[in-house]
Amino acid sequence: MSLFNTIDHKGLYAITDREIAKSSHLEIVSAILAGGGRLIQLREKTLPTNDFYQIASLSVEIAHKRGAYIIINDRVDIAKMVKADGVHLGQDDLSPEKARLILGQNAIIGLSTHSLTQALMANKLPIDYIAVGPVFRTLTKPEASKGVTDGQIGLDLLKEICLKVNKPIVAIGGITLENALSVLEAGASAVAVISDLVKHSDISKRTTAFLENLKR
Ligand code: TZP
Ligand code: MG
Repeated sequence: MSLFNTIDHKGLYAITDREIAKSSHLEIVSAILAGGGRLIQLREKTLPTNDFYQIASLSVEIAHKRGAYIIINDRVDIAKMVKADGVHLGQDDLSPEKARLILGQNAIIGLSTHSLTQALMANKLPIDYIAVGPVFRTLTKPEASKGVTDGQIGLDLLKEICLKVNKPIVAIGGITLENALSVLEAGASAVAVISDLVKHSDISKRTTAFLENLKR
């Protein structure tokens, strides 16, 4: 079984975003944990490295106290230093093979893909899950839609990808409380959500609402 399937994520993979949330990573992480979320990705694109390192380190500390998991976006170095549970890589980041060498066999490594071709290639890599998106159009990362027919993968192609790969699929992009269950029903193991979690004034309540909606 994939390492990803051994963790108790309950179908929800929450991702932090300071700009959309208008609050800090630590506030977002604490709220998600309080709401029952157990798998959290820290996504930070602009902070100075040392600031992000400190935040990541504290996030791992508070998450691990609750039996929750922290995945670091992009930064294999920071994931290693703070003993995070894993790293999430994009197509242009350090290769999964190199990340695996650095982080070891027990790290959870995920890779973003945007097509069936990329997902099939990812299926052969030493990774634990394949992220597929944008499943629906999203304002959070408009550039993710470039090169994707109609600007979104859609549920039919997501279903096809889930059938053709044997690693867990994390669906991302435009996922809301209302459409989240349909994404799991298409075969995804988890939904990765930014805006519909963190834009809410009560992130903790929204997290709990997602977890309730994802129960199958
Ligand atoms: N990768 C593909 S779509 C996306 C990323 C990071 C943004 C997801 O954000 P939201 O707000 O849940 O649509
Ligand atoms: Mg990246």
